[in-house]
Amino acid sequence: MNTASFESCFRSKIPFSFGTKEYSAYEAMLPVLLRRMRMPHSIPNIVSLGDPEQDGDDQLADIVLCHLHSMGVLNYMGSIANHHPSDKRANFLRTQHFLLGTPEVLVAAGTDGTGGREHRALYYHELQNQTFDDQEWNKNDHIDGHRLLHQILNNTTTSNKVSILNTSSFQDLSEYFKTQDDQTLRERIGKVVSQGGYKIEYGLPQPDLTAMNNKFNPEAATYVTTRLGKLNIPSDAWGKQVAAAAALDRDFLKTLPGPLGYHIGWLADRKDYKYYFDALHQPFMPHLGKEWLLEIYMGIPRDSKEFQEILSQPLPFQTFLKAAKYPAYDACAAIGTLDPEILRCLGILEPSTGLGQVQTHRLDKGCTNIYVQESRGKDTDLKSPIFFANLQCQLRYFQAAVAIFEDGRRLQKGVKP
Ligand SMILES: [Ca+2]
Repeated sequence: MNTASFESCFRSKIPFSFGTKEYSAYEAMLPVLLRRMRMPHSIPNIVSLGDPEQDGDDQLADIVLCHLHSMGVLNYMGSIANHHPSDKRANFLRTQHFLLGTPEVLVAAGTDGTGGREHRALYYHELQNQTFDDQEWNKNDHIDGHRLLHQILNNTTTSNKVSILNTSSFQDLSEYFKTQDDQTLRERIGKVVSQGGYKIEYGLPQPDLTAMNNKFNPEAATYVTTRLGKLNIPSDAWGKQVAAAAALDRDFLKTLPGPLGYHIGWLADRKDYKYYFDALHQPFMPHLGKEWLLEIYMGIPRDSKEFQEILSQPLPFQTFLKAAKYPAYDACAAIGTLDPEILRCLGILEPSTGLGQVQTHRLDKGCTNIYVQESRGKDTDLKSPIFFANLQCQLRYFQAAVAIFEDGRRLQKGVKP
């Protein structure tokens, strides 16, 4: 495809009207996309690992990647669902890819994510809609996650590396890494982006075990983080505070039509009730109590007077829901897989920095301890290079895009695609 056809194809897919600020945000990516068409192997390859439905926004992360894939911004090669029952989570992903018109994005079922430690029933918000299990697009068996990683990474040319997005347990990556020599990993992996966190010990990154995705299988998180550090493969951890600083207003849930939009809203209400109830009655981890709810979900800075006031009063669910934000943890990390040049065009990254250039970022925009970390470096107090307002806008635009997919609209009307 020549640059003129690419541009007209790209413009035709922008899911907003010409002249709107949303349209302009997409348009801003064009110079980079057109420039990179002149270079070989210039579309970034992405593979993701997530646990859709266990929490709310692995689904959003997957939507962001499918959308950018269909726009030609990246090449979304595959997606691995882990955590028991990973086959049902994979069916969910295949359904989503079908509805988004990107069935070519391969889906695999991964490990249980906890090394066999976790045995629990599904939560009341989790995989409750399984009507899609027996649909035509879910008839074939899945390949397993290890095989998909092998198929994607071991068949990639060294000049066209793959970026990996991890928004759940590190177990699948750990098992795959253990079967590969240093040279293969170094030559095939461009970077690893995870939702979670690092701490720096003796100048080397170690997983922050208060981050859920590290805690599911701490040995696996430690193995992957240490090996990436030793091999000097770039890796960025997007912390929960980034999602809190760029949290979406819950109103966006009401503006997402189509079956996927409806499902995201349905899931959010139930999941938020669980988080609210658990935080007040039985915190999943000691630090996930009422303070966490106020800071991360309601966006109230810990050092404010309001924080202390609300903390000392009863918090009814309706009051919580009215003030609650939607921190899109995994979707923020998904945007972090984009190359710095695109992030700069979108106004998310400062013009003069790249995530690969700055080492550890301690971000300070009204919240404390906000980190985006890059594995090679020391724990320094650099100013944030991330513009949260723009990250938030972009998340909204990419999520809103779900509404325009024709297959989704047809399905909603009950017409067989
Ligand atoms: Ca997740």
